[in-house]
Amino acid sequence: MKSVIVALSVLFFASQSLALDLLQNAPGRQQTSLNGQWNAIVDPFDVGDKRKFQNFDGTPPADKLQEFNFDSAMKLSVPGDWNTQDDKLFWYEGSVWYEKSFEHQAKPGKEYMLYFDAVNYLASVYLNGTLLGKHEGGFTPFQFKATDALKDGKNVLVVKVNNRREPDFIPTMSTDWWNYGGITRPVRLIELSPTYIQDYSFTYKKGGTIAVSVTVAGESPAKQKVDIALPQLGISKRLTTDATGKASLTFKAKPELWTPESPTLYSASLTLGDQTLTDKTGFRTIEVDGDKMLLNGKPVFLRGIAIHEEKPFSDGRAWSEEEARVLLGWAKELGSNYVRFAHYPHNENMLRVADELGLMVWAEIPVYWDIQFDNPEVLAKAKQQFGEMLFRDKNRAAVILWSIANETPNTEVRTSFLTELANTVRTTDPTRLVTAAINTQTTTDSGRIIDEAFAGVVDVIGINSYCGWYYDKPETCAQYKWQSAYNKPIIISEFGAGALQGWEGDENTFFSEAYQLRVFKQNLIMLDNMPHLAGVSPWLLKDFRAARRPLAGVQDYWNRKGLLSDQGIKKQVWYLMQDWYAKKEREHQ
Ligand code: GCB
Repeated sequence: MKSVIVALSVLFFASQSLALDLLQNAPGRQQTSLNGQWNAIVDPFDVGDKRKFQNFDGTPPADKLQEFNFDSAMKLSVPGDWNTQDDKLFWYEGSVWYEKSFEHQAKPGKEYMLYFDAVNYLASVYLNGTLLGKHEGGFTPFQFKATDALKDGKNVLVVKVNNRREPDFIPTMSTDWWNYGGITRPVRLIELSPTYIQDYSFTYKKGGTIAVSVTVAGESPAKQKVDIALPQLGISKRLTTDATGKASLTFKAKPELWTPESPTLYSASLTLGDQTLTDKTGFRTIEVDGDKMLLNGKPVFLRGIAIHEEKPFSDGRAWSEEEARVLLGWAKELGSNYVRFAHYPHNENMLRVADELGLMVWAEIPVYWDIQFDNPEVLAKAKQQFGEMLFRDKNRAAVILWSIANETPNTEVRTSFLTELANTVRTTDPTRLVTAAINTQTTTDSGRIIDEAFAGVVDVIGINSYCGWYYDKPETCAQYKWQSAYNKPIIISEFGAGALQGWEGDENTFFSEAYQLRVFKQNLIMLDNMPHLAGVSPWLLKDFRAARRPLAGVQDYWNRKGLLSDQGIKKQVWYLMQDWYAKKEREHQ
């Protein structure tokens, strides 16, 4: 019986790869939060897989030894990474068993879905002893139907989380960010009617049309009537679903378009019977014309900043709305109209706050450095992670760029992997642009030529360039001549230099603020002269944890390339970028 359950859950997982049955707008649904203190057992040798837990299903263990006892175990906050909650777990990579009991009374006729905003990296979910399913991928949502396994009264939820790095994972063995493990984002028990609105999208098309589509799922999805309202536009329409539960509608409308200067969002509601879902969405177009990016038909220059999803004033994974407001508030203060969410899908609050504040978003999956490009299963995982990100964020006007890779090796197998991925992305979402951060160019005596094949595949070319830090003297950067074999917009998706905030040292001292300033000054001269330049996102807003950065007394396992220190203190280079963005804003008015 057990093997049947496992096989079924694997099947279920496989069918999840297109993420078609996820719930749209999880935060906006009727739900019970399962956030809070969870019991946790650290299990580096994966012994738990072979054990019966004392209170795994609410009954005492057959095994008198009771070595796995959640009641006496440590506590961890959910959402949250485990690394920053207990010093002993700072470096930990492996399995942790999480457990939470909760009370539940089923309402007659309701269905229940367990929804995880993200767990890094593998998750196995057991409810009252039943394996509901497994998920792979650390930064995207997943859900399992819980109705049949739920009981009235006390319920026991156990989640096995494992963040051990493996060669065929995305990301793979080496990353320049911390491998925070745990249930890093909220957990929700969502209540649904037997027939419910599963998905919807609002898309604005050039020339003034809005396309709405809705998917109804559950007991009887066919011939359902869904009422759509956009009150600020005076729109109120009734749609009837087809045999597969889908309905769509296109109508003329003249919304005020979403721009960074005026990020207008419209309230939308969708009603099916006694259930109403509400959301806010913006309308805009994004396209490329030669080497220009056009937002709502007008050229736009992207004044950006790259951001890791870390807490604003310390280390640790960020997940809350308050944290998103601080991080993105800083981006606004810097003069940005764009943010690069590196190097994985950030939490939903980041996207929703970006929508509200008027920050265009580069959203990314962790196809980072040298993953197994020759492995078809890895390609399937990349598509799955992309699909889950796109599904969640498709109604966010802020997202204009889907990034499918960062600094990948220039090989044929890599290019065919990423070409297929780019095609999948375009077919799934023709309303946004495909990009990637590329770092392989032909070097000449006077500079660089962007000529590699993959740059021909993307719509917007991202270039990571570390002139003055990893190579060349800073002054050389100002003399750099860039050329491109492609008449496409270029975003300098990264440039930068490390500095320990407050470090005494002159402009020849590596890791001093003065040296960082010197690198930026010279790079900004380079950027002022760069052909096809459509935007920049320096590396990066804030110092972040990185196991690859050991230098004692300077790095101490922090990547120091932030414009802000690990505690959010401004370095000198902040003010230089702020001035440059003010200048760019004037130039592009
Ligand atoms: C890069 C990577 C980024 C690193 C950065 C660095 O090119 O994309 O993840 O953190 O360089 O600091 O070296």
